[in-house]
Amino acid sequence: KRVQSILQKLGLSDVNPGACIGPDEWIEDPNGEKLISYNPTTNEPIASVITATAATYDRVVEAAAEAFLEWRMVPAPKRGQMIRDFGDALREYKEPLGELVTLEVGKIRAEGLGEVQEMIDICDFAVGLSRQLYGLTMASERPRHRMYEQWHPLGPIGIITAFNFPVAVWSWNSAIAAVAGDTMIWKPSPLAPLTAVAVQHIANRVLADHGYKGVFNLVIGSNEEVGERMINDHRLPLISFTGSIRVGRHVAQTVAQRLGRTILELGGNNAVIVTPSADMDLVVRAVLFAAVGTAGQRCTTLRRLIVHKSVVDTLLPRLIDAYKQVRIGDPMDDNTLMGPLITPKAVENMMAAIETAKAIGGEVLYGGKARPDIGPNFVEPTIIKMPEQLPLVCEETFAPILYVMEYETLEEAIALNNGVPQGLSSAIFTNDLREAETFLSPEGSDCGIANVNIGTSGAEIGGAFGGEKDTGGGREAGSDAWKAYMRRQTVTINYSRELPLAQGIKFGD
Ligand code: UN1
Repeated sequence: KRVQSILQKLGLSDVNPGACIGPDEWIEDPNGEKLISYNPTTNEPIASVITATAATYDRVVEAAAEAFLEWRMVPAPKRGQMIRDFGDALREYKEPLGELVTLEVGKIRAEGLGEVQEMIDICDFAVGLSRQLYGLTMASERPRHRMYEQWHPLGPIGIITAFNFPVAVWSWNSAIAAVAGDTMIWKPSPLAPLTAVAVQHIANRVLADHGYKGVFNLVIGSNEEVGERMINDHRLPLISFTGSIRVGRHVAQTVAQRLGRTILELGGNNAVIVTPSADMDLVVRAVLFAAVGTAGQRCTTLRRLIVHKSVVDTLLPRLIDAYKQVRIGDPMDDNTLMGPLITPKAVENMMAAIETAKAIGGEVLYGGKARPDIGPNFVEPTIIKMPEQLPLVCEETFAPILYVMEYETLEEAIALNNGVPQGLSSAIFTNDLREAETFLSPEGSDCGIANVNIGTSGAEIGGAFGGEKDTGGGREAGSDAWKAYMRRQTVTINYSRELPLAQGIKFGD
């Protein structure tokens, strides 16, 4: 019944068309298949959408390309006003949309609401940005010449998102891309189609109020039918992809082949270094949120705890005690701290990793089991002590497994932090200035995010978000990440009556 009331508040029905040329041109593909959205808490169906086939995909891209011709000429601050109203609409729908996130992907209600707040925050950022798409002015070497750069809209772009942040990651891309003057085609995860349809409805209303169309567009379909088409599509100069390293590599190669651009947000394998001077109260709380929050299904989730030998015996009992307090259950229940994993397959993967860990010398200090007694996809948050950073620890298992390792020197700890293929987020807990600064220096963490006395997850939108190495190198959200959604044009103007050449070249005179 709660499901019905949430869907109703968001204007969703039992079966929804899965493609939309905003606002309000929903396309029910006659050859589309029914994609059922399941509640991971129970594995029961919530509702379904009709997926798009190639023909619908093409229609949507054409509409987005056509809309771009107009949208690019709307002054950026005006585009920002549309995003301001979108942020307000999200404020209005924060509760039902946050709850739909909880229903569809199983993160606890507080985190579902937090995800919508992240959307609101990026809208606020984008509104300010709409008046700050600054280019530089350069001093020309030639007399009576002026040189500057300007940033122009890029085109219709593709946004491919994952299940774990089904709406926030889209908004990081779309709010910025919209003020940048791009139109966009969103392919959400097939595991989270409903939240996408809901967000599209909200965006449609705002677009209609402003008299625009085709800025935000949606195509729900399989990776083969829609995803492959998008990454091969010359009409899309930029593909922003969030997902696994394996798929990200394919996306990167395919888009590079046609000399398109990508923004890649791939896997993380994030570590916290706990030094002897660390404030252990902070460590315990930070580790709990970063390792157990979202049931370990954030790309920023803490997966490796690198602890100084001298404090292992102080920290671990406290940490285990904290893990014991974690209430696992219905993510809608405000007392719950950890909901389900996304699918039975995710549970299988976690159990397989735990078995491998045990076989190679890992010692399970807490958890380690599935909890079918609570629900089909529930597991225990798990702590495993590892003798060293073995290959298993270098992989990202998208589940709440925390591997603990010991270190003796800071150098060794930093080497462990950097000793994995991924490079998203990292943190050190210390009250020693030298240690903190070393960690942040060029010989310190090699990650896109480096924190001091803060866990690895839960970044604010104001900074650029993304990571190095196998994480893909992309940056989204704040700072100057907007530049990836625009094209830079360098302009030189001659207001003299001469034609001096650069580099002092004399040619024919
Ligand atoms: C993700 O897991 O894909 O920093 C994004 C964080 C969130 C975003 C996570 N703000 O944990």
